Amino acid sequence: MIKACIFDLDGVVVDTAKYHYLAWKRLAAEFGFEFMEIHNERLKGVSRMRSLEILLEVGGINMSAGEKERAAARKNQWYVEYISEMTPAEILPGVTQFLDYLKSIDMKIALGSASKNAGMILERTNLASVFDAVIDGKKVSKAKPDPEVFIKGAEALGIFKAEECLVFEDAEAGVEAALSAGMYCIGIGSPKILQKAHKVIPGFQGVQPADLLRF
Ligand code: B16
Ligand code: MG
Repeated sequence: MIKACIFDLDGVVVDTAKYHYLAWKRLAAEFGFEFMEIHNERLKGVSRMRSLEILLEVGGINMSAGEKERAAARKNQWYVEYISEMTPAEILPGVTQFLDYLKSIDMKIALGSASKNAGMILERTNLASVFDAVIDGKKVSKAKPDPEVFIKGAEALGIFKAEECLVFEDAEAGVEAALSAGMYCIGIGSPKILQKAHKVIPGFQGVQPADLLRF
Protein backbone atom coordinates (compact mmCIF):
# COMPACT_ATOMS: atom_id res chain seq x y z
CA MET A 1 0.00 0.00 0.00
CA ILE A 2 1.29 3.43 -0.97
CA LYS A 3 1.85 5.65 2.08
CA ALA A 4 3.94 8.43 0.55
CA CYS A 5 4.11 10.26 -2.77
CA ILE A 6 7.33 11.92 -3.88
CA PHE A 7 7.17 14.47 -6.69
CA ASP A 8 9.90 15.63 -9.02
CA LEU A 9 9.49 19.37 -9.64
CA ASP A 10 10.54 20.42 -13.14
CA GLY A 11 8.32 18.65 -15.68
CA VAL A 12 5.95 17.17 -13.10
CA VAL A 13 4.64 20.03 -10.96
CA VAL A 14 5.72 22.99 -13.12
CA ASP A 15 7.25 23.45 -16.56
CA THR A 16 10.50 25.16 -15.65
CA ALA A 17 12.31 23.31 -18.47
CA LYS A 18 11.36 26.21 -20.75
CA TYR A 19 13.23 28.68 -18.48
CA HIS A 20 16.25 26.38 -18.21
CA TYR A 21 16.21 26.21 -22.01
CA LEU A 22 16.06 30.01 -22.45
CA ALA A 23 18.99 30.50 -20.10
CA TRP A 24 21.11 27.71 -21.64
CA LYS A 25 20.32 29.04 -25.12
CA ARG A 26 21.49 32.50 -24.08
CA LEU A 27 24.75 31.06 -22.74
CA ALA A 28 25.31 29.03 -25.94
CA ALA A 29 24.70 32.18 -28.02
CA GLU A 30 27.46 33.94 -26.06
CA PHE A 31 29.75 31.04 -26.94
CA GLY A 32 28.74 31.42 -30.60
CA PHE A 33 26.51 28.41 -31.23
CA GLU A 34 22.82 27.63 -31.29
CA PHE A 35 21.48 25.36 -28.59
CA MET A 36 18.34 23.73 -29.96
CA GLU A 37 15.27 22.32 -28.26
CA ILE A 38 16.17 18.77 -29.29
CA HIS A 39 19.40 19.08 -27.24
CA ASN A 40 17.43 20.39 -24.28
CA GLU A 41 15.77 16.96 -23.78
CA ARG A 42 19.13 15.67 -22.57
CA LEU A 43 19.22 18.23 -19.76
CA LYS A 44 15.99 17.18 -18.07
CA GLY A 45 16.50 15.93 -14.54
CA VAL A 46 20.29 16.19 -14.61
CA SER A 47 22.33 18.54 -12.40
CA ARG A 48 23.34 22.06 -13.40
CA MET A 49 27.01 21.17 -13.91
CA ARG A 50 26.18 18.02 -15.87
CA SER A 51 23.80 20.12 -18.01
CA LEU A 52 26.64 22.55 -18.75
CA GLU A 53 28.92 19.68 -19.72
CA ILE A 54 26.29 18.37 -22.17
CA LEU A 55 25.88 21.87 -23.62
CA LEU A 56 29.65 22.25 -24.08
CA GLU A 57 29.77 18.82 -25.72
CA VAL A 58 27.05 19.93 -28.18
CA GLY A 59 29.01 23.13 -28.97
CA GLY A 60 32.36 21.33 -29.11
CA ILE A 61 33.84 23.64 -26.46
CA ASN A 62 36.50 22.87 -23.85
CA MET A 63 36.70 24.78 -20.59
CA SER A 64 38.68 24.77 -17.38
CA ALA A 65 36.92 23.93 -14.11
CA GLY A 66 36.95 27.61 -13.11
CA GLU A 67 35.43 28.74 -16.41
CA LYS A 68 32.73 26.09 -16.03
CA GLU A 69 31.86 27.36 -12.55
CA ARG A 70 31.53 30.92 -13.90
CA ALA A 71 29.46 29.84 -16.91
CA ALA A 72 27.08 27.80 -14.71
CA ALA A 73 26.71 30.74 -12.33
CA ARG A 74 25.89 33.06 -15.25
CA LYS A 75 23.26 30.68 -16.58
CA ASN A 76 21.77 30.38 -13.11
CA GLN A 77 21.57 34.15 -12.71
CA TRP A 78 19.42 34.37 -15.86
CA TYR A 79 17.35 31.35 -14.85
CA VAL A 80 16.62 32.90 -11.44
CA GLU A 81 15.51 36.11 -13.18
CA TYR A 82 12.99 34.07 -15.22
CA ILE A 83 11.62 32.01 -12.32
CA SER A 84 11.34 35.01 -10.03
CA GLU A 85 8.42 36.10 -12.26
CA MET A 86 6.57 32.75 -11.93
CA THR A 87 3.00 32.61 -10.61
CA PRO A 88 0.65 29.82 -9.39
CA ALA A 89 -0.88 29.86 -12.91
CA GLU A 90 2.21 27.94 -14.03
CA ILE A 91 1.40 24.85 -11.98
CA LEU A 92 0.80 22.12 -14.57
CA PRO A 93 -2.84 21.13 -15.30
CA GLY A 94 -4.43 18.74 -12.79
CA VAL A 95 -1.55 18.96 -10.27
CA THR A 96 -3.38 21.13 -7.72
CA GLN A 97 -6.44 18.84 -7.80
CA PHE A 98 -4.27 15.74 -7.36
CA LEU A 99 -2.36 17.31 -4.45
CA ASP A 100 -5.67 18.32 -2.85
CA TYR A 101 -6.88 14.73 -3.15
CA LEU A 102 -3.68 13.41 -1.54
CA LYS A 103 -4.11 15.88 1.34
CA SER A 104 -7.74 14.80 1.78
CA ILE A 105 -6.66 11.18 2.35
CA ASP A 106 -3.73 12.22 4.60
CA MET A 107 -1.11 10.95 2.18
CA LYS A 108 2.42 12.07 3.02
CA ILE A 109 3.91 14.23 0.26
CA ALA A 110 7.54 15.10 -0.48
CA LEU A 111 9.40 16.94 -3.20
CA GLY A 112 12.44 15.20 -4.70
CA SER A 113 14.13 17.58 -7.14
CA ALA A 114 17.64 18.03 -8.52
CA SER A 115 17.16 21.79 -8.54
CA LYS A 116 18.93 24.11 -6.13
CA ASN A 117 16.23 26.67 -6.95
CA ALA A 118 13.30 24.49 -5.84
CA GLY A 119 12.60 26.65 -2.75
CA MET A 120 12.08 29.79 -4.85
CA ILE A 121 9.82 27.97 -7.33
CA LEU A 122 7.66 26.58 -4.50
CA GLU A 123 7.38 30.06 -2.96
CA ARG A 124 6.45 31.71 -6.26
CA THR A 125 3.76 29.09 -6.99
CA ASN A 126 2.37 29.07 -3.42
CA LEU A 127 3.22 25.38 -3.03
CA ALA A 128 5.75 25.63 -0.20
CA SER A 129 3.30 24.58 2.53
CA VAL A 130 1.86 21.67 0.52
CA PHE A 131 4.93 19.45 0.84
CA ASP A 132 5.61 17.72 4.15
CA ALA A 133 9.28 17.45 3.17
CA VAL A 134 11.42 19.09 0.51
CA ILE A 135 14.59 17.40 -0.71
CA ASP A 136 16.28 19.46 -3.41
CA GLY A 137 19.65 19.91 -5.08
CA LYS A 138 20.98 21.65 -1.96
CA LYS A 139 20.36 18.59 0.19
CA VAL A 140 21.81 15.82 -1.95
CA SER A 141 25.36 15.01 -2.94
CA LYS A 142 24.60 12.53 -5.73
CA ALA A 143 22.50 13.43 -8.77
CA LYS A 144 19.77 11.26 -10.31
CA PRO A 145 19.93 8.40 -11.44
CA ASP A 146 21.38 7.92 -7.95
CA PRO A 147 18.42 7.20 -5.62
CA GLU A 148 19.67 9.51 -2.82
CA VAL A 149 17.07 12.25 -3.37
CA PHE A 150 14.12 9.84 -3.10
CA ILE A 151 15.56 7.82 -0.22
CA LYS A 152 16.08 11.06 1.72
CA GLY A 153 12.56 12.18 0.79
CA ALA A 154 11.01 8.99 2.19
CA GLU A 155 13.13 9.18 5.34
CA ALA A 156 12.11 12.80 5.89
CA LEU A 157 8.47 11.64 5.77
CA GLY A 158 9.19 8.87 8.28
CA ILE A 159 8.64 6.10 5.72
CA PHE A 160 11.30 3.41 5.73
CA LYS A 161 9.80 0.85 3.37
CA ALA A 162 10.60 1.74 -0.24
CA GLU A 163 7.61 -0.26 -1.58
CA GLU A 164 5.28 2.14 0.27
CA CYS A 165 6.58 5.06 -1.82
CA LEU A 166 5.38 6.26 -5.20
CA VAL A 167 7.53 8.64 -7.24
CA PHE A 168 6.28 10.91 -10.06
CA GLU A 169 9.02 11.69 -12.59
CA ASP A 170 9.35 13.13 -16.09
CA ALA A 171 13.02 12.29 -16.74
CA GLU A 172 14.59 8.97 -17.57
CA ALA A 173 17.34 9.55 -14.98
CA GLY A 174 14.62 10.20 -12.39
CA VAL A 175 12.71 7.01 -13.22
CA GLU A 176 15.95 5.06 -12.85
CA ALA A 177 16.60 6.75 -9.50
CA ALA A 178 13.14 5.78 -8.20
CA LEU A 179 13.50 2.17 -9.36
CA SER A 180 16.93 1.77 -7.84
CA ALA A 181 15.49 3.10 -4.56
CA GLY A 182 13.01 0.17 -4.83
CA MET A 183 10.03 2.52 -5.13
CA TYR A 184 7.06 2.54 -7.48
CA CYS A 185 7.27 5.12 -10.25
CA ILE A 186 4.73 6.80 -12.51
CA GLY A 187 6.31 8.52 -15.50
CA ILE A 188 4.86 11.84 -16.63
CA GLY A 189 5.35 12.24 -20.37
CA SER A 190 6.16 9.92 -23.21
CA PRO A 191 5.96 6.10 -22.74
CA LYS A 192 8.82 5.79 -25.26
CA ILE A 193 11.23 7.76 -23.07
CA LEU A 194 9.88 6.58 -19.70
CA GLN A 195 9.28 2.91 -20.56
CA LYS A 196 10.99 1.66 -17.37
CA ALA A 197 8.35 3.30 -15.13
CA HIS A 198 5.54 1.13 -13.69
CA LYS A 199 2.97 3.32 -15.46
CA VAL A 200 3.21 6.35 -17.72
CA ILE A 201 0.61 9.10 -18.01
CA PRO A 202 0.77 12.27 -20.15
CA GLY A 203 -0.05 14.48 -17.15
CA PHE A 204 -2.43 14.80 -14.19
CA GLN A 205 -5.30 16.39 -16.06
CA GLY A 206 -8.39 14.18 -16.02
CA VAL A 207 -6.81 11.37 -13.96
CA GLN A 208 -8.79 9.39 -11.40
CA PRO A 209 -6.56 10.10 -8.38
CA ALA A 210 -7.36 6.86 -6.53
CA ASP A 211 -6.40 4.80 -9.61
CA LEU A 212 -2.89 6.22 -9.61
CA LEU A 213 -2.27 4.91 -6.10
CA ARG A 214 -3.23 1.28 -6.82
CA PHE A 215 -0.17 -0.95 -6.86
P1 B16 B 1 19.17 24.06 -10.93
P2 B16 B 1 13.99 18.39 -11.44
C1 B16 B 1 16.10 19.61 -12.56
O1 B16 B 1 14.88 19.71 -11.86
C2 B16 B 1 15.91 20.04 -14.01
O2 B16 B 1 15.06 19.11 -14.68
C3 B16 B 1 17.25 20.07 -14.71
O3 B16 B 1 17.09 20.48 -16.05
C4 B16 B 1 18.18 21.04 -13.95
O4 B16 B 1 19.46 21.06 -14.54
C5 B16 B 1 18.29 20.58 -12.49
O5 B16 B 1 16.99 20.52 -11.90
C6 B16 B 1 19.16 21.51 -11.66
O6 B16 B 1 18.50 22.74 -11.55
O7 B16 B 1 20.14 24.60 -11.93
O8 B16 B 1 17.99 24.96 -10.69
O9 B16 B 1 19.85 23.66 -9.63
O10 B16 B 1 13.42 17.85 -12.71
O11 B16 B 1 14.91 17.41 -10.72
O12 B16 B 1 12.95 19.00 -10.52
MG1 MG C 1 11.96 16.67 -13.85
